[in-house]
Amino acid sequence: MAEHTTHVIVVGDPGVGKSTFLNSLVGAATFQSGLSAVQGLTKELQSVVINGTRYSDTPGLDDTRLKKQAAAAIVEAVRLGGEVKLVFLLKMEAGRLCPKHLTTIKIVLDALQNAEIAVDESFGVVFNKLTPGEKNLWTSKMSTADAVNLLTEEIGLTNAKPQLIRFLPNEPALEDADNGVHPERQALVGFIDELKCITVPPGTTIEVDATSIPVVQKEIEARLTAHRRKRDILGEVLVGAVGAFAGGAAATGALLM
Ligand SMILES: Nc1nc2c(ncn2[C@@H]2O[C@H](COP(=O)(O)OP(=O)(O)O)[C@@H](O)[C@H]2O)c(=O)[nH]1
Ligand SMILES: [Mg+2]
Repeated sequence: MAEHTTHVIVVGDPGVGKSTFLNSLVGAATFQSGLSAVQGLTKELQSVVINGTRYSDTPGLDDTRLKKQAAAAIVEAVRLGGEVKLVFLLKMEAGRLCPKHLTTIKIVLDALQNAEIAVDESFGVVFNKLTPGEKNLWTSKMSTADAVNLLTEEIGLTNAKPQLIRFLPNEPALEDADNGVHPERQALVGFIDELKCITVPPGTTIEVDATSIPVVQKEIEARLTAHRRKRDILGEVLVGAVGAFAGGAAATGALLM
């Protein structure tokens, strides 16, 4: 039955590597990926079914004039429904969480929860194209549980938390590539296999209001600034601050690579 179809939905801003990620999952150049000077190559929803699994490539809600279109693409992907494996793909900025990316995560998860879809701990977050220093900061200098809690806290999520979080290094082989496939393809397939599903009845309509994006982003920016200021005042290194702000509660099932 259609509603039992596994449906991998990847959300993220242009250029973070969504299409490459999806091509790596399916093992073929199905989603157009590569360099784009002006805007992402994926302007609208691209959704395909391969071997009984649906894969949807959706733009992030970045601050360009395309955000209405991006919102519509995400709404459309959710409307297709299924046993949804939801993945947010994002980059870092000098090791820091970027408000623009966190805004997309918050808006999409809030919209699902507002539509009575239980998100719980059933989504994944993949940081892509990390520098060695960024990867080291987030994997060696803090525990997975702390990274998950910090992310959850800074996004401002309630009743939702990433199940899996991954930190992928920048892959020189993919630099400027067109329709490249990730050298760690099997690890990405394993990540998706392990990800729990969110049950979304086909026809579910979520409300993603493009005009709320700047408001949500301002809230997230304010929270990040306040946390950083607090850390500076305390004179703590990041690793110490993580425990203080995130409560240090254990996150089950989260993995690093
Ligand atoms: N250096 C590097 N480039 C990557 C990586 N992942 C994707 N890319 C490249 O980034 C560009 C944009 O990727 P694409 O998948 O089209 O991004 P999308 O806009 O999010 O779909 C392409 O040239 C990819 O080859 C990575 O891990 N490292
Ligand atoms: Mg793309």
